[in-house]
Amino acid sequence: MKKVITYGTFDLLHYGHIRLLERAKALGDWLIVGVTSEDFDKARGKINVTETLSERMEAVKALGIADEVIVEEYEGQKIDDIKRYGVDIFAIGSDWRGKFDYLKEYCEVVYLERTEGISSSELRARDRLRLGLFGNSTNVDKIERESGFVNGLEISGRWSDENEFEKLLESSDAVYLYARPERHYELVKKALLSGCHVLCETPLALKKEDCAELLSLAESTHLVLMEALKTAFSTAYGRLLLLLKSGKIGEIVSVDSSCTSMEDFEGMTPEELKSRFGSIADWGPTGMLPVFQILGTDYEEKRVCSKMHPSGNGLDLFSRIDFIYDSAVASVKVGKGAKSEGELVVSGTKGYAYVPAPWWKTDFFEIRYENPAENQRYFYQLEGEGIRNMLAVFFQAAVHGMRYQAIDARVTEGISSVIGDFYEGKDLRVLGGGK
Ligand code: C2G
Repeated sequence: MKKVITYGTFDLLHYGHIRLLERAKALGDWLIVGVTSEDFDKARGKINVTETLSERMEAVKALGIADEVIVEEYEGQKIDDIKRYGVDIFAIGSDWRGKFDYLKEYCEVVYLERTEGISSSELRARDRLRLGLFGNSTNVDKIERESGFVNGLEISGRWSDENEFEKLLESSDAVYLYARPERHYELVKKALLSGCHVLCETPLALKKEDCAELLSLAESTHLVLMEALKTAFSTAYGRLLLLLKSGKIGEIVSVDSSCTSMEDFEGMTPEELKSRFGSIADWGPTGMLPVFQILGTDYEEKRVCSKMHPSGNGLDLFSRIDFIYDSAVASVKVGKGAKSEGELVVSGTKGYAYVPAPWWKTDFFEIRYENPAENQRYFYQLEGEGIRNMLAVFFQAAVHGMRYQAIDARVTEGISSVIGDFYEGKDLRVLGGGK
């Protein structure tokens, strides 16, 4: 019996795929089809896949052309499969010509002509989302750049003047918002009320109640409202949370995160200083994200210690936020006028998780134990600091109604209320004088 194998994502199955599978089957007596897993696709840079692995596998099975459908999960698996299944022919579309010649050592390699005029990318791009960008910052530049990797996501323009916000809303289906935190609530509300999906920089608002109101407004208007906290969308960070929840380091006793980036405030005029973000506004949400996602938001005590800029305009050069829970503690260090090691350490009763600097855009972490021989290292692909993945998730949610909550409402509300309190001077101790 002649065995043939082929691989693909088979997203939004179309006649190009079907013709390929028919011709592959005709090359032998038994056809094995490898369907790529979500992780494997992400690792090879395919972030726009619309359907889940099981949907894609079901669609391939339903055609009745394949005799066996398997999952392709890792780089190099093709060699393993060819040996394991005793494959005679490896078949693939001509867009891959030459790329799989290395398999000739194990079996015959056949490139089949690709069908012109149809592709999954084109089908996906039929669903468009016009994203208007609001704000003036390198964050906006990054969003603009990364949006180019998401099929169907079009930038409708870039604005930074609030007087032109209406214009932005008129020409967009969705808005990315970068503004001072105190402006978020109003702008998000305006956008939702004009029927736009919103991707808003964090914090969403400065009060728990305002966050809750915005989230419920989004729900009742069937719009997507997402907090643009890119770290929450990084694969390594997401996997770390899952490992911790599964008890890998025992009971968690502390979460310590630190995020700093120096900004030169010297020589700035009071006006310029006013337009700058302090440490808590800039880094607080990222720093608090793992604390609230791991320990929850029901802390019993909170204290913020800040070193302020001498100008007296409330800009914190450095802050430490401490939380005390019933059975754990947490500490978040943020700095724009002070430097520290940007690492994340989660300590547990059996071991600890260590994420090296800069932990908020990492592709790696380690689980460490008393006996170093038991340590485990984990590596994941990180594209565009997590922003690419965040935009893909936002797009899927807005266009296909896919529900994927990377950050739950309580975390969003928790972050907002800590920052709101800081602005009001609540639970705040100013170090070395100053205001
Ligand atoms: N295909 C085709 N004609 C099209 C579109 C796709 O013949 N118009 C073929 C591709 O060449 C491939 C198969 O259909 O052989 C599946 O295509 P995709 O789902 O796009 O998967 P791809 O990224 O090509 O995955 O490691 C190799 C991958 O697993 C192949």
